Amino acid sequence: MEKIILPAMLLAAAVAVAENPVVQTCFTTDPAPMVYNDTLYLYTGHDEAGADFFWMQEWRVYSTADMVNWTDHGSPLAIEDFSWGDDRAWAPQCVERNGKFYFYVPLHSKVSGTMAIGVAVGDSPVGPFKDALGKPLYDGSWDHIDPTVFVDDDGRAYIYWGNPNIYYAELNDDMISFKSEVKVLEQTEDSFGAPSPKNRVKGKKYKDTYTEGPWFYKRGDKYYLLYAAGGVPEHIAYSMSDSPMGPWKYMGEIMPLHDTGSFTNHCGVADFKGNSYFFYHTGKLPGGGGFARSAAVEQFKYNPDGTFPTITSTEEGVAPVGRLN
Ligand code: FUB
Repeated sequence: MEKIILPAMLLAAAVAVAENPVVQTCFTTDPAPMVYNDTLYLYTGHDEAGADFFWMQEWRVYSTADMVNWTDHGSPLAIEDFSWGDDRAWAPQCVERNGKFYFYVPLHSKVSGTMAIGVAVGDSPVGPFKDALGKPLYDGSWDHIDPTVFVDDDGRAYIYWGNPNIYYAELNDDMISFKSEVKVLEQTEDSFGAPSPKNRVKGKKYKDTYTEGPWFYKRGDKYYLLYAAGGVPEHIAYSMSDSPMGPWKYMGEIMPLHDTGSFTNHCGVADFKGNSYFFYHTGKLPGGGGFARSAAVEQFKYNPDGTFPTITSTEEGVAPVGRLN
């Protein structure tokens, strides 16, 4: 029988490639995508191998032009860049405004002894970044984690954060101070699946419960607030609104509980080169787990009415988009 020898390139193309987790050289948590100038940047935390809690020291940045080839930009921001912080480099988000890049992060504050929101600023999406204030943007409670910021079409910017309460405010144009009072959002069964934590009845089964990790953005004329829900283990759910500060309407689950190998989940969403992408994290990198999480991504299509389909994790991840130069 004639032996067919496949050229190596063809062979590689015939074998399914596991693109998830996105980064396979270290743990990368709490992924936050940002699209800027035809490139998708991914901001992450960094779980340390062998950790027994989220003792995290730095944030990392990766970029891609085609969703499968990633450039590692290292760690342009770390706990040591905040003189007032000492640990827990948790879920970040970076946004651009007028050519400046604002890197919002939660970290443990030496000032209050609890968690705080900090903001660093840089001239490029990959840094270097510098603490913009030399003090926390907002401090004083374990609630203060997971900031998410969105600059609206009219130039007004908003920030949400919190676990298990949701805090929100409008930011000034400088992006490093508040224009409005910081408020705690009153959660209801209608808006987030359950009342605010202080009003929840112990043992009562609610539709859902907001936990942490909000991701706030607008698409078309609808505002979205995605979040980790259900306590631990976490799934991802979302609410929608016609205006940036609510009222919100609970819309259901996006990523249900399934075997992700991690009891937390944390999402970020971006449209890039005509596709929609849902980032989250799993414990699926070899050696991974609840305190060793890694960013993963799935492509999805919004339903015609702007609602989300159900998304589950895959090993394959996403197909390339565009061509790598
Ligand atoms: O990564 C530390 C914390 O775990 C994040 O702030 C939460 O969203 C959860 O993913």
